[in-house]
Amino acid sequence: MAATQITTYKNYIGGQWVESVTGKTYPVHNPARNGQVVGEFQTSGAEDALKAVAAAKEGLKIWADTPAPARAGIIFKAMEIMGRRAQEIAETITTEEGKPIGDALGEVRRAMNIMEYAAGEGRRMFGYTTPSELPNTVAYTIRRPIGVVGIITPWNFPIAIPAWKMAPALICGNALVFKPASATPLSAVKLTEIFEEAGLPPGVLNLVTGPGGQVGNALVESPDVKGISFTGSTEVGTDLYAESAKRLKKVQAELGGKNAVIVLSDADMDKALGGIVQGAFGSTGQRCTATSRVIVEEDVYDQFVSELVERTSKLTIGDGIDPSIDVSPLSSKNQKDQVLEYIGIGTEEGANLAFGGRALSGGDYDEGYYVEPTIFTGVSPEMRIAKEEIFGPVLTVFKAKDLPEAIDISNSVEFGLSSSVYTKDITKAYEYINTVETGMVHVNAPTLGGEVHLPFGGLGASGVGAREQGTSAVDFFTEVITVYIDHAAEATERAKFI
Ligand code: UN1
Repeated sequence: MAATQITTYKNYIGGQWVESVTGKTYPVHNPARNGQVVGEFQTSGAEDALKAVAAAKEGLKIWADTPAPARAGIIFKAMEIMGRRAQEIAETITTEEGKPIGDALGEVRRAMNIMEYAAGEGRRMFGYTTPSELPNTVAYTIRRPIGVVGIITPWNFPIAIPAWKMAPALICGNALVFKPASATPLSAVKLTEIFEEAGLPPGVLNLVTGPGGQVGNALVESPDVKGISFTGSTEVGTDLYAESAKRLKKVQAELGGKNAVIVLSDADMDKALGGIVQGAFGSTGQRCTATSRVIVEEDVYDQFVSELVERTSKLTIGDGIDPSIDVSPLSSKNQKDQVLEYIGIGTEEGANLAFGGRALSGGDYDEGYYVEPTIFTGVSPEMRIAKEEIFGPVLTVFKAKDLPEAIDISNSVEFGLSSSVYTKDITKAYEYINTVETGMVHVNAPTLGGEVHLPFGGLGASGVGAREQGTSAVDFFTEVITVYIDHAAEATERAKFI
């Protein structure tokens, strides 16, 4: 029997698909079918990253001078190609990252939305004019690209996160070096192919796959890279921010979360339970906006917990390529080990394991990294499972006597990404909105996600730098230049005005 053909994918530098200088490649496996190799990818090193930076410097010369509405034309085209390839791209996401196919299709749609929005910004690259204090003088601002920008992205949204960094960066005229997570390079290859087909000039987008330690560091250290947009762990992001600060690079870092939902006693229980189960166990809890804490007002606590366990027990678990699956495997052995370790820690800390807690085995489960959706009750704020990001299908449940105590618990972590309250009481909802310490606040809705035309990001350990998406993305990916023009025919007495 012929062995299955395994494709080796290349880097994309200066408009060419090329092998890495290291000459090494590495395999990526399907997290639901460990025997299935998704492809072989370049194990690039610092030298590859620097070649990509040099190519980007060339690309920048053309791209920065291309009018923003013309750049928009290419981004719109990329959106159309993405639409044509939506099913294939979604299957790629599921095959290399593991998320259910419905979520993967949603991710592709979201990437298309951001392309549409960013392209529209091409006709709104606004500066402003204001009267000068001097006669015969015009004062105004314009926006210029930052220059060469590093795009460093995680595995959990291998299409949407790169797209929501790249599309705004491109419309603003920057040239990019894209370093995707090592675990999900095929999605990155396909996204790059889409921009290539859409007609981006050579060098404007360069893809370098491989370990963050080498490629990411080279981008941070290169004086030719003027900005970095990063999404990933708080630990890596903190180092990246510190190293970039030494070089005065512009940084946008979107980091972890420990998002809490508060359920007040007047809440619509059905709505709250639906949002919480989706928030905690959708995408197997592997998203920075996942719900990892629920704080329940004491008079509805027992009823809430029993209905939460009941709903969670109905979730179907399996390979996400099957559209009927609710919870798919974790994306890697590391992820699985980390989640199981935290489940062990929670038990040792004295939390009550109310549901799940085990790795699944037997049959198809032996081929993937499956852990049951897990619920801990009786959790107190000082426990590690209450404070640290687990990034998996583990939900911690707390009891609070009233809204102020619930808000204190919600605010007791270092993270501050997203949060939600379920209540019908508008006064309490506003009290919550005005005191909860997160960058995104929801009322009667899950902690998840965000719309592409609104800012996305968090406080504290959840991130630093300008918000992603919305108009703040344009603020991040441009430098504002202030222009003064003296159009008087002759010299005027300036000094007295200054
Ligand atoms: C979402 O939850 O819909 O890494 C987006 C993450 C976030 C993006 C989440 N930066 O999970």
